[in-house]
Amino acid sequence: MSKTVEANFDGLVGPTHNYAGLSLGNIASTSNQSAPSNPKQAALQGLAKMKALHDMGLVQGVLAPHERPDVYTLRKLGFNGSDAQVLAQASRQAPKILAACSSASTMWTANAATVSPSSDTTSGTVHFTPANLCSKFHRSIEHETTGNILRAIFSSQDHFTHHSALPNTSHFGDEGAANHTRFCQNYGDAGIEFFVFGQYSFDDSQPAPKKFPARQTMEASQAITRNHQLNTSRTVFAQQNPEVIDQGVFHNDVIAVGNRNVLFCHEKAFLNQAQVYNDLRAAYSLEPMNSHDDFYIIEVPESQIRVETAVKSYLFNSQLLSTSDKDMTIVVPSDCQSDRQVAIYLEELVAADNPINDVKVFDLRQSMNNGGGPACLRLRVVLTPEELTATNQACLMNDTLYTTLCEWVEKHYRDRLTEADLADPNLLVESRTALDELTRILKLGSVYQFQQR
Ligand code: SUG
Repeated sequence: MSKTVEANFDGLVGPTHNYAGLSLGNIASTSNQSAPSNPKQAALQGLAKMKALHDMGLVQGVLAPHERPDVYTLRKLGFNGSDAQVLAQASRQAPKILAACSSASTMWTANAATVSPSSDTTSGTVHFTPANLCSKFHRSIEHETTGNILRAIFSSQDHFTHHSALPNTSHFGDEGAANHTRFCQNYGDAGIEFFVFGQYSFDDSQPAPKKFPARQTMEASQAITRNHQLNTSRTVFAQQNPEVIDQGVFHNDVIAVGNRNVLFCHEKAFLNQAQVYNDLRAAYSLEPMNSHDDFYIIEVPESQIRVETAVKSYLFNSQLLSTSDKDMTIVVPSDCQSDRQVAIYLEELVAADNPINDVKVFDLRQSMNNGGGPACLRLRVVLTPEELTATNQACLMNDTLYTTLCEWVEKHYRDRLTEADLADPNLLVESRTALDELTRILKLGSVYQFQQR
């Protein structure tokens, strides 16, 4: 690659993928509670998307799942004895806690971290902050291993700077890149970093949702901009519309997506939406090569697609992928095709005068049942050619890695899992065996606790 590129690092679905109804405010998660899952199919659906993006000529990476059930957390919570005894006690006394400690939620890597490309940071290095995800217990136990995995992939200190997660309290609730977008003309330019938050945590007088939690705080987003050494004039903040959080828009990436010079969003995405657009246009045109007119805001009105339909179809949880300097493809879940209105809208979108001129559809039903669409499954990392060379090459998708990972899934994953299975000590053994092999495939070293004993 001779140019700076945007790489997508997708989360490989872990062997314990299940539906436990753990995420209040995420309607798919609560409505599919206790349905049986198919971890094998989930992992293969995710891999098919990764392979397709690689085949489109894009740089596609793989982020490893975490060790689950997390017996270390269960031990901290007072369950003891052998690993099998810990699982048995937790399942008897607190099955919901066992389910939380068994979630394969690390697959949604849009929440793994916030990433700022080197062209935006004073240090000239790429900055990573794993998200503390403290709004949901099952996700709050992710950030340490996420940090280990990111360090194992982006290890060069000359190119990459890794931060710890923010303090693990609701005041600094941070959900990573799901609430972070970047605008630029070319990926290598100094970009506009756009931070969207759900509420203020030190000012009760500000608007906030009433029914469902706001998972990202303004104070967390601001702390990230300081740690990542971002230029304040190229940073824009916006508050999510609290009304839509209460309708199931638990992250900004459920109602808006951006890429380069395009913001695609619903008309109800933000508070003071007109001001947000002005701020973005003003910041975008600071770059001498950019002009106001190059910045496309594609706003979808409620009269055309209702928020409820957007949440159900995940139209905005799409990936906007640059296929050339001018053209973009929108990657949507198959649910967008099954909804007639959304399918018609997509036809109009690609025919209209804007950079989006193709649609690619993926069946991600296993992940979608837990509220995870195409955009949830990927972490974007903009890399210069030197940074890409310094990245762990074993984690980059190619034909061989795809075949190896599909065989690995076929060998180690079950095709049916219910909550009752989470107490099965064999599931833990199977999971560890699979991950141990995976760390060798992806050349990660010992990133898991069971490998460090
Ligand atoms: O954090 N679901 C995830 C979905 C994350 C989607 N990510 C983005 N929109 N970027 C969540 O709510 C459900 C797990 C369960 O219920 O079993 C869950 O964690």
